[in-house]
Amino acid sequence: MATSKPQFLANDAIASDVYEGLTASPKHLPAKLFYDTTGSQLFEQITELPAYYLTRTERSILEEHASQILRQAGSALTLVELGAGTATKTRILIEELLRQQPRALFYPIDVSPSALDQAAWQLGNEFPGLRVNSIVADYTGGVPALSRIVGRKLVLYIGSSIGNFEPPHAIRILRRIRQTLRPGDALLLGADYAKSPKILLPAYDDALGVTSAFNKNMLARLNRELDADFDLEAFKHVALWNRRCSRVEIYLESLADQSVFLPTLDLDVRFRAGERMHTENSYKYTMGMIESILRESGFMLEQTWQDRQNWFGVHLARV
Ligand code: AVJ
Repeated sequence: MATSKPQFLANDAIASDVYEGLTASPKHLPAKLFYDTTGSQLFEQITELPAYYLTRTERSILEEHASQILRQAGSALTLVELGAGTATKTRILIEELLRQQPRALFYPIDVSPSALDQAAWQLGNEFPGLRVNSIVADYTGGVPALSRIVGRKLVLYIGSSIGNFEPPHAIRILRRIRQTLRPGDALLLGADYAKSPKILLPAYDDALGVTSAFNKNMLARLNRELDADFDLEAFKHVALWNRRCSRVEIYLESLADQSVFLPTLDLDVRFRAGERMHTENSYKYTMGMIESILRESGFMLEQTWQDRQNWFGVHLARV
């Protein structure tokens, strides 16, 4: 049998993605590799940066409108959260939900068991009326188990996580989720709006260098897990606004001609000075883009809540 994909000895989960990305032209690495333990901690730090307006803006929208959002979603709700992580913003909705109904079920879904354990433990302690059933899964392929949940579901997809995916991929993800829902179920989608690069770029290239450290941790992770020898000082964090595609693009730019060896992949990679390796897209939506991805994935937009400056939107859509 002819096979084009090499087999790897170590850490197969990330090895084939890394091999594919580093041998491609132009080079790239997938954004999902950001989130090892160190990377998740760095992302938590990003969410507290003054320049990273996304988290606090979405939180303020949820705080101001939680009651209305939940009433609009329907009565006797079961909450599901895609990519829940530690579910910190979710507690705003949970707290309000438990004012509207005495008991609730919460299904956080995430690839990280440790983040889920933390969320389940904290929320279980804080809210006696809440039952937390964690699901360890990569929601991008759909979550078949969702179709077995009885009662009305509200699926939370907040934090602008959808922004990492190219719109056709975002539509496929939403469609797979939609297939596990029933009429009357709802989706709450949090997305960042397109705006001036004067506001966007500092959020992705902060003065404190936390985003740079977050980006370079991808290389540190390859050093740790694949025994690679990336020199973190020899790469520079770059953030660009691509207006045509309505996205912020993140790169690691090689500061010199250099080569890097990844013994576990039996791979020697050459970088030219100035060569950029793509690590992330962060799509910034217009209202038209939101309407279109929801429509194309089988949802109907019902209501939108946003902050005073129209920087961030929280959208309720119905099956
Ligand atoms: C977790 C995808 C919402 O795109 O704003 C933050 C990730 N990358 N700074 C985003 C991220 C660099 C973040 N999301």
